[in-house]
Amino acid sequence: GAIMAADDTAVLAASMTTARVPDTETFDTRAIQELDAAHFLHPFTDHAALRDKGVRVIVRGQGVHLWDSDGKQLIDGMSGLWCVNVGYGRTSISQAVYRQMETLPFYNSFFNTTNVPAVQLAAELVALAPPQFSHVFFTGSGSEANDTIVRMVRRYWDILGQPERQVIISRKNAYHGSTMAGASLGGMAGMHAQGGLPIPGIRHIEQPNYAELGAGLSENAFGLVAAAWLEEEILALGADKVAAFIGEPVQGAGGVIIPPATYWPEVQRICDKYGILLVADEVICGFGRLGTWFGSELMGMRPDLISFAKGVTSGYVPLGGVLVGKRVAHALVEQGGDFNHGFTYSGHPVACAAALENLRILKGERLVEKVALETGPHLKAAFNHLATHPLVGHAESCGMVAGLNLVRAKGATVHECERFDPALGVGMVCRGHMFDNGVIMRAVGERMIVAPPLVMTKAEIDEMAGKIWDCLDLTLADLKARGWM
Ligand code: PXG
Repeated sequence: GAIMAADDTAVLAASMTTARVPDTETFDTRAIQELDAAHFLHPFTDHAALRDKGVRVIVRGQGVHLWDSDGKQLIDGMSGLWCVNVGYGRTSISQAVYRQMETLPFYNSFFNTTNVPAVQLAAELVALAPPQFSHVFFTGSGSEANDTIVRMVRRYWDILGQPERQVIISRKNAYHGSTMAGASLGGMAGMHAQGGLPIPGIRHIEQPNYAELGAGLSENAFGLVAAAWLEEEILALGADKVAAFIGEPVQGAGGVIIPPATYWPEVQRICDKYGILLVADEVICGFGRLGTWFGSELMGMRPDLISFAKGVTSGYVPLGGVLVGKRVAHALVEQGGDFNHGFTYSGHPVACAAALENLRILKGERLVEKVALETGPHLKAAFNHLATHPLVGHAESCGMVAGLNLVRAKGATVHECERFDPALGVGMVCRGHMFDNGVIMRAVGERMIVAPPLVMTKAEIDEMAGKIWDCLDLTLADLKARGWM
């Protein structure tokens, strides 16, 4: 195009001739890397550093495996980005998408119109959701779903004649997306520092992170303490100012933080006591990740609203949305008149067709039950074994998410381990060894995490865990060579 520098044209031509078929033998990695560095701004990326290292080019996926442009095979411990729940290479999804594109690639759902896949998907989602849900609002992503929630809960209290109920309470270290409202709901200090966030009317309390904040308490006692921080915040603000509390059932991007069993039931009790809406951000936990269709079911939450995305289509095409409980739906539908909110792609027929086929696979292959009864327990056993590695302080899992902490020295309890200086970036060193040796794992500080596709078999979990152990050995040797241990 016009904005491309002239000297890129030859590079582009080279990449096109070799890249048309993403074949691992003939792919011109260098050309793609150059074009990438010249033109592609990546999410959450230091571009000068990326250009120096050279970006990795992923070209193909099948099952739980990926291949890069050098032909290297990787086991994907992260389901793409917490989303490819049914694994790569599902022909029935690509066929459903193709058929829908041939029939009706797009039509809007604004002006007295609808489309068949969107209606069918709304009904299907309500059938899968806990009984208090009746309606769905579709978006294109999880961030848009959470933006929708901010507008919807404030609209709800307007309709009820309590417009002063504006404040939404969230948690530090939460991740709720990258749009203005999503990043504001999120509790990432590094995000708030860029762009004048949070927006007004968002408050953050401490997270139920036992390893960080629970020293001297049992896990269950700490869960009640962490829930009480919500009540303190409500009382400090005045309950008549508080619209909603939002949280991920299990925090994902924050480092797979699994709350004590006592936490969510107590949060639910507090929300009920003050009439505050409870919102579950199920963008990661939804669609079987924890061995239940929605993480709130496992955690003893009875949310009024659920945001979802990712696993609803297994990431094959973008789709998100908000499941709306009867309490809010009644106000919106029966009393509210127009809700002045919506996206061009709300109820996109192609995305909805992909979701319908994805849900059919999840049900047909009983993947949610498998996570609960077979693969989730197997992953837990594998991480319990990894916890015996000298570099690992403790490890936890829940369904198909798991995390372990890298420590300088083990301790008798999670609170007595000797930790690394966060400035060293030990997690990133470990992540590098993982990738170099064919396993994709996320690093959040010194916490190493996985969220594998729900189709990962026990044998593949063993393959992944074996590689993780070997890479922990390599990391340990590397850290010693650097003089960090
Ligand atoms: N809520 C939660 C709980 C999420 O995990 C979003 C909302 C936003 O969804 P969209 O579709 O707008 O990205 C997410 C996204 C990471 C990472 O580093 C996690 C996410 C996104 C990007 C990176 O683990 N989760």
